[in-house]
Amino acid sequence: MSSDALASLSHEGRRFAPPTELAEQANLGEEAYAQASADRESFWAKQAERLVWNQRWHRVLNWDNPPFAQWFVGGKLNASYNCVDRHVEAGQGEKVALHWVGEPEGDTRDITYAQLHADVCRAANALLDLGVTRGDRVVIYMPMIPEAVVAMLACARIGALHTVVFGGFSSEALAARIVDCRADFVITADGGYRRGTASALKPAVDGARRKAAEEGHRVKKVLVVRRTGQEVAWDDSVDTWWHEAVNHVSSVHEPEAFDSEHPLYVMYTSGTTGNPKGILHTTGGYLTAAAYTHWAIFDLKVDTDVYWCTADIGWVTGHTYLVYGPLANGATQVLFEGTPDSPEPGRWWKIIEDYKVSIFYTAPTAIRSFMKQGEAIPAKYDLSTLRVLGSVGEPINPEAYIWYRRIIGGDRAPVVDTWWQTETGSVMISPLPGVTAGKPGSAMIPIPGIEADVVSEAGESVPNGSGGYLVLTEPWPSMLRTIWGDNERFIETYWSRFRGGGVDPDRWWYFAGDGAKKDDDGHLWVLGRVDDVMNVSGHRLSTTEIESALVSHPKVAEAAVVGAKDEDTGQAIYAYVILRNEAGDGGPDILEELTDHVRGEIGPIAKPRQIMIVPELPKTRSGKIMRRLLRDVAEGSAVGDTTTLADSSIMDLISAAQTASV
Ligand code: 6R9
Repeated sequence: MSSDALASLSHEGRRFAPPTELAEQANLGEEAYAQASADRESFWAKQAERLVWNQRWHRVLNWDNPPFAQWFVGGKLNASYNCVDRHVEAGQGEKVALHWVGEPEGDTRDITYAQLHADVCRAANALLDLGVTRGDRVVIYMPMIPEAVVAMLACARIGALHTVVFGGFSSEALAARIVDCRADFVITADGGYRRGTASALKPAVDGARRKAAEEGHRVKKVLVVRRTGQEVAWDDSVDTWWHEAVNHVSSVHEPEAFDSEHPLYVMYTSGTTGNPKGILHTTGGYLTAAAYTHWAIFDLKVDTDVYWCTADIGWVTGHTYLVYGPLANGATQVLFEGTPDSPEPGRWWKIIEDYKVSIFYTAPTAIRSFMKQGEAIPAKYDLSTLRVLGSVGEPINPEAYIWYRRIIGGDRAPVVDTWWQTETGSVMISPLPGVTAGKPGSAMIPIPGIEADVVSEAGESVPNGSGGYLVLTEPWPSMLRTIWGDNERFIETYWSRFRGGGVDPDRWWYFAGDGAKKDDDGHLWVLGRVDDVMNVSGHRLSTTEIESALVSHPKVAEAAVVGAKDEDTGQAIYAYVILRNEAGDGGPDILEELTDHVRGEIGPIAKPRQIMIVPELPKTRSGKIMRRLLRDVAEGSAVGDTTTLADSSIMDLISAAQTASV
């Protein structure tokens, strides 16, 4: 969103007060803000009591060696026990944990907490049999089936770290992640269903295994769930069927208590360089924040609510708000394998009607695509059970917010616009549904327990009415602990930007990479990334990552990628490519060839909207590509200031190339 658009947005005058009934019975009231800021550590210690600890911590926070934090020091617990066993022990075994809805219509399963418990125990025993031990990394590359959740919890149960890789990523991207975290084990499926057809997953794992081996890393075992029944290549020395492995073992497994700081998982996300970063989350603090935020922000009433988060488990939202938060809280939720509009455009609304979903959490990009289809489709379904609506992944524009609230929420259910990141582990800035009078488009203020600010280039808090950089000014329990294997990069990426400064030489502020604005009331409006990270349909992609993919094609000499504003997907990818001399004009299929290449290197989500072959790229005298100018061209707006270009005639050539290719 441009800052002009934002300036007009933040004058958005509409406000929506919480419904009285919700406000009167809200889980968290207004007073929580003051309590948390008066004594943040006690506040968080109280939240940690939501969990069962085998040994209580002796110190809430150790921040003696910033930015390396330890939360609930000395505490011991098991995340899987907290998500499953304890609910069964509390007499909730017959309660449904997952209403699983498969993509083929009618392919559904209700899984109770007792069944989930037995499944997780079996899977834990099967992993132990395969040779997985605590501290090992297990890559999970699966469709949205219950076994994916079971696999994650089984890893957590035995102290192995899971690294879930989104099923839409290519074999190359999968290999890069396997190699980076040196994963010896992979859990996958033969395939999954998408829009009525079975698509394969196992071949990508086979390819990734070969590629990893070329780089000197050997995957020892691959566990394969049979989902579609399609033919798969099989290597007896490595591959094992999931059903065989879990049928041969006991459904009894005693969970071991791990240190609060024991690593729970690594989740890869795009940064400003070509290599994705492995974000490390640990156990006690992460699970505390997952449970607390899921309870507070969605006002979870655990005995009556049916919750549904539409995120894929391949993203952090799927980790915190599909697996760890809801299950730690003992909630009943929907897990859906398919896409929103298959086999018919009302599929999601049908699921809400069928399961009487009361809390719904999705992304603005989905809401915008429903808006396009019109009001008539959701109007056919009974959505009256919905009482809280969540949004995540990118800024929600006021029109989408209003539509979501009015058409899906019956002008009754509040919208909570939740700002957070893979790195923050849980929601940081959001309205509270029973407290906040929400403004369409604003994430409002940090939740109780979190401290954030918007600061200037020089690191000074900006006054209301001004914009700047979004920072988190105090440590929080679910903060990333480091980048896997790279403490230096961790410090450099997140903590060096606003380190010290004139204000306080000892301060450690986390810089999130987003720009934001405080409106006249001090409410926050997140503007989007200020770095080279793009947000396409709520998915993070780095320009450099796609540039590297393009440059790895033999015909490409140089590439520059920008994210340009797009009505549907938030941003869309535009690539400018210079071909090598020997490639001539690249041949008639060059654009398709390059598109397929990017798809192969990263995955379909990274496919550029448009690729332009250009003779030169706009560069400064020091050789830095001026992406800002390329963005202007892609957005069709007037090209900005070109005075710092080494050769200013280049922009004319590029604009001409763009016009020719449209
Ligand atoms: C949870 C998740 C993080 C980036 C973040 C920001 C954008 C997420 C947002 C939002 C505005 C919101 N973002 N939620 N921007 N309003 N409510 O999406 O994690 O994939 O790591 O992306 O997404 O730019 O920095 P992740």
